Amino acid sequence: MATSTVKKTTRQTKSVKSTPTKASGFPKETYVKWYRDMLLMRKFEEKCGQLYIQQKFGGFCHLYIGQEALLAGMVDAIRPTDRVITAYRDHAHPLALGVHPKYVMAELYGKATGSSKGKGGSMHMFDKEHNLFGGHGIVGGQIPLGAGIAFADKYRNEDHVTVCFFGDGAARQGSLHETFNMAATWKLPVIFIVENNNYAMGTSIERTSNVTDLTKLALGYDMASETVDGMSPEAVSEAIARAAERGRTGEGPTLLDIKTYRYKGHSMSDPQKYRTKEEVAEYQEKDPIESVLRTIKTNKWLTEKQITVIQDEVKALVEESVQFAEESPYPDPSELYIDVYTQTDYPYVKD
Ligand SMILES: Cc1ncc(C[n+]2csc(CCOP(=O)(O)OP(=O)(O)O)c2C)c(N)n1
Ligand SMILES: [Mg+2]
Repeated sequence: MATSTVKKTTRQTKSVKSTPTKASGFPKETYVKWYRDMLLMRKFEEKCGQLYIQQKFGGFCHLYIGQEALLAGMVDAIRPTDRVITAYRDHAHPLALGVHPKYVMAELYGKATGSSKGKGGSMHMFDKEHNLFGGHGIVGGQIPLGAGIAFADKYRNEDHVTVCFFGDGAARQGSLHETFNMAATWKLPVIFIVENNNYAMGTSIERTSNVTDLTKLALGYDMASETVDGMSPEAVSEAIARAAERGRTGEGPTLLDIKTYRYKGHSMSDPQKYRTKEEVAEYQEKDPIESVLRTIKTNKWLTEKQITVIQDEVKALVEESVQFAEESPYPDPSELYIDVYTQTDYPYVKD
């Protein structure tokens, strides 16, 4: 059998069309919130990685580390009543939306107190109160679902926008095209966001398609689209705010190709032979948490002591979450048949 060699590809960072930003236009409070939010996402997930290695919980574990600016920027640009739906790399989304991290950690542990009552695990975080519609393990499965949520809101004359995240790999699913066509035809209030980390497991964008500029996927549907620097919460926030405005004013959907990077492997068992250490380091140099902290320090918005207080608070929250998850009970076996179908007397075969 022929052996194939994996071509290491160096990402063409130069091709990033930077969205015009007015970085200085964001107030001190926004930068401080971004720092705290992103630090929580990062520290929470570093802990997740450690706990997974210690076999404290099982299943899959896909970390968002490196991609945090997308969520920090999004929260600023949308309203709490707007809807969010995403893929399986979903631990940070609930945290960004304000779900207490202890419910996310308990879900990872499969405990009854978890955000999906311990029945979803790492890939299926849901939170009704914060309008988080999952956490989906089928690559691209949430793309039509996101448009469906937006359709429901439009049908009911609700003033909400749906933010639908998916990966660059998911962008190659056929259902994306049917969804884009319907969303554009019906001018649905949905923002399609490609969390473009350049890889689908070990396969780079360049190896997937002749078309590497994903904004072109919107052209066939006459849909607005933008390329965005995903290492910059400022650029992300501005682009999502523009897209939300389009959705709310009846202009319809937007596709945002947000260029980001995951510092860790695809999941916890990834030898990462498809990329170089230099490529990872190149992105780590543009780390959004570090750059936001630099802006805070340069402007003397926080003292060293105040920064330490934030770091300590985040650390304490993560520790509290682990303790909560450890001490919580597993779901009762009777829960197996609850929350599966809305029909309460569904005829399960139980013996
Ligand atoms: C329909 C389907 N096909 C294949 C898989 C296996 N799979 C899981 S993750 C993944 C890569 C997806 O990459 P991308 O959409 O870029 O998201 P990322 O992991 O980079 O966030 C694949 C192929 C799956 N879960 N679902
Ligand atoms: Mg990807």
